[in-house]
Amino acid sequence: QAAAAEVQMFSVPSYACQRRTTLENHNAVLTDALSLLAENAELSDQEGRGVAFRRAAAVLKALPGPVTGLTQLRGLPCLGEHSLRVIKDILENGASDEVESTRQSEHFKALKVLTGIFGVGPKTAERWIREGIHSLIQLRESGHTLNRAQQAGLLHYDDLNRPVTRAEADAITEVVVRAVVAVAPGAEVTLTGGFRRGKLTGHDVDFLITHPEEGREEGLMSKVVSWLRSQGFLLYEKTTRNSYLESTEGPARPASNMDRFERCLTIFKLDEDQRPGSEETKLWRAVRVDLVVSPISQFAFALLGWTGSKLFERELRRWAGHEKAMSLSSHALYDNNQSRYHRATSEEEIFAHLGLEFVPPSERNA
Ligand code: 8DG
Ligand code: MN
Ligand code: MN
Repeated sequence: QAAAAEVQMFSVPSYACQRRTTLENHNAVLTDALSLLAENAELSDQEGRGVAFRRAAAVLKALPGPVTGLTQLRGLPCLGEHSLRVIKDILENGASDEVESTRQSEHFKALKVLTGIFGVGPKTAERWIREGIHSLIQLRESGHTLNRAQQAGLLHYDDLNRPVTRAEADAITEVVVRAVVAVAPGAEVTLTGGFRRGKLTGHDVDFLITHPEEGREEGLMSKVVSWLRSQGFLLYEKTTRNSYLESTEGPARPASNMDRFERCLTIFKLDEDQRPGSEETKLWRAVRVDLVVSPISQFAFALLGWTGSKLFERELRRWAGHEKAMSLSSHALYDNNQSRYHRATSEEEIFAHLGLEFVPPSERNA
């Protein structure tokens, strides 16, 4: 009984946006396993299952210490039967058969390799796998016509699958600032995404660009991109109107401003210092960079929306909808009860409108 009393019980709130999740993870073995199952579900068109595993992993990431026994998890939110079974297997046997067989499966490995190509999503990868294509060599030999993004993705495959370091992100920040200063003095550049949350590496580098005078951000993206192109910094670029999550018409999407809110997916050519004694002759590497331009009136929403993590964002919107009858996007916050938009000039104000304690970027690593 004395021993039982010493078992540390955990307690966390239900929504990831109510929790503080730093990069310090005391349960990495468990969360890696659940994340792998989440990834497999997402790659297999099972979004619901994917979210369930992501939520379970996020709960474990938020715990103040390592889980040693299932009893500690009693009463915790988001831990379904399936996730608990995986956790139990790992605690008792050191591994989960389901996780290990997924990891080893030819299908999962092929999905990983093919979706590792920039421009290739799960649907395309699945179609190719059904034709017997499991590797880059088989894809090259298949004679499939690839679109421009996929061609660039294949060409720079190794670089784009090598993590971007903080130092590389800083070097790219300098270039983006130079571009923005050159074409629009007064405009401002903010590093977003994982690096804003304090991550030491990332799969890309994300930037948000705005101008303190409303309207002066119009046309900014094409000027910035032209400058970067003319200076030889771009290996690939595609500018689109922002369509993610905002693709459905709704109150959280102020239609009048949509054309001002642009994103550009790029591949940068970044000069690299040659390692002493290295045989390598390539003096640069390719890096994925996302550029987003937002009008200053929407900046706080864009900043919150582009800082992530993806699960944290999803949970913020779920909280807004289910608990507050509001709809949150990276453009605006609409209050369905009051039938009006809430203004905000900082992330702090958005959390306050949502009735949430402010969570700084470094604690949004859910
Ligand atoms: P990583 O690159 O280090 O792997 O992690 P990350 O920086 O957290 O992931 P990310 O894939 O670069 O995404 C950063 C944030 O941007 C994330 O919260 C989701 C958000 N985001 C997209 N695409 C879009 C979009 O089209 N619109 C909006 N509003 N947000 C988006 O990734
Ligand atoms: Mn990123
Ligand atoms: Mn990104």
